[in-house]
Amino acid sequence: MDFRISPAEQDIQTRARRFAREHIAPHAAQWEREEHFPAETLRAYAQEGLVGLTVPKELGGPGASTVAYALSIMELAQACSATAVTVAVSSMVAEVLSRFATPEQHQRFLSPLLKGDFFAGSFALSEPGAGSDAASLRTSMQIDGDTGIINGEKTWISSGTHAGVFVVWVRDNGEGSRGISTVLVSPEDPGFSVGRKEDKMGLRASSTVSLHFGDCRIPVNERRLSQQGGGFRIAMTALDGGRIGVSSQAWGIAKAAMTALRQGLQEQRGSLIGEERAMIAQMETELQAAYGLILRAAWLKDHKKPFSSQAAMAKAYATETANRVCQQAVTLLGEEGCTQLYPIERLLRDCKVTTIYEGTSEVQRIVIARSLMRA
Ligand code: COS
Repeated sequence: MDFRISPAEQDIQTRARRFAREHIAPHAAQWEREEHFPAETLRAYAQEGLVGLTVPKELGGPGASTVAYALSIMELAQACSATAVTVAVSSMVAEVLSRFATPEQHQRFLSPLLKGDFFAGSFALSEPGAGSDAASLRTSMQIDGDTGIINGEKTWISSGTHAGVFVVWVRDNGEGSRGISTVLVSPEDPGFSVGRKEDKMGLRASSTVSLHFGDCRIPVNERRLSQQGGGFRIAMTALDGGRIGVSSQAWGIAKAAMTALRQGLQEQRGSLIGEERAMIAQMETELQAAYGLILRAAWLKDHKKPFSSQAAMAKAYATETANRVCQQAVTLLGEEGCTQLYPIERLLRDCKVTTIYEGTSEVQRIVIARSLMRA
């Protein structure tokens, strides 16, 4: 592996950093207090050509590498982790569309997502009874001529209040993982509605909702993304890439905590006692190890090599490291660390869910162990 970041990747990193520092970081605390979904800022970020970074140029995307994408999410997450997850999910949706959609679907759904005409895209897989065991999902689709009729409920859907396109997994071909198809749903489709907004411990400037499909009718031939029964593979493939995004988000949160910790310690007392030195050294070492795992997974994906297991390692390690780093940063700052004097209490609340969504740490370990046993 070449550890150098290319000039093109550096350029993306610099642009994301500049945007994040100028337009996002100054507002992050207020957005979270007011649970404000920063729609117009997300539009401006897309207009900079930074959403859907890995979508090839011939499809209207920036054609950047996954490494560049990971670096950009790290920058965003240092400024506002809620914005980072919204962009990461939209970018995952954009990549799914770029890989599996038809030219007509590109025009209708991908192009507006890349240009910021849609504020976001949503990935609708999880259900009240189907989280880690995604293959047990129950949302159904019946076919009536050219119409697909969807019934069911999705839960924990990021950006559902603002998305212009929903990638939805439905059961239309019997039981098990081979009974699942992927379709595209527009918020205007009859029978589609957005339900309860979750009242979350963190990431409060992102929207997380349930979706209801009550005889939701879609023109099925125009909206199929997979062959009948071919949807589960699309979900797994997308999540492999998505996990690089979540790892990068967690890394950015931890990096922001380290930055705030250093400033806080300098303001408080200027020096560390022995045990504190050991703690901070270990935190930084783990952060750098996580960085290596994330970029390695991204590099493998860019080089079209198997990366599922590496992405799972990066996700489990980076998200758990971020939680440890934020916890310990609060500990090192003492009671002040628990107040809004520093952003670390927010970062601690924001990072918990990164060990859960897009596959819990336990799921990542299943993926890693299965890959090991196959080797
Ligand atoms: N890429 C492509 N295809 C994959 C794949 C991957 N990474 N992983 C599995 N598949 C395919 C398998 O090859 C298999 O295909 P065939 O039916 O053609 O044989 C099919 O998918 C089923 O695979 P498997 O039997 O391994 O599926 P499981 O139901 O055992 O899945 C886990 C197990 C836990 C890995 C899966 O359910 C999972 O990732 N769950 C977490 C879901 C998640 O992240 N949810 C969060 C949603 S967003 S917040």
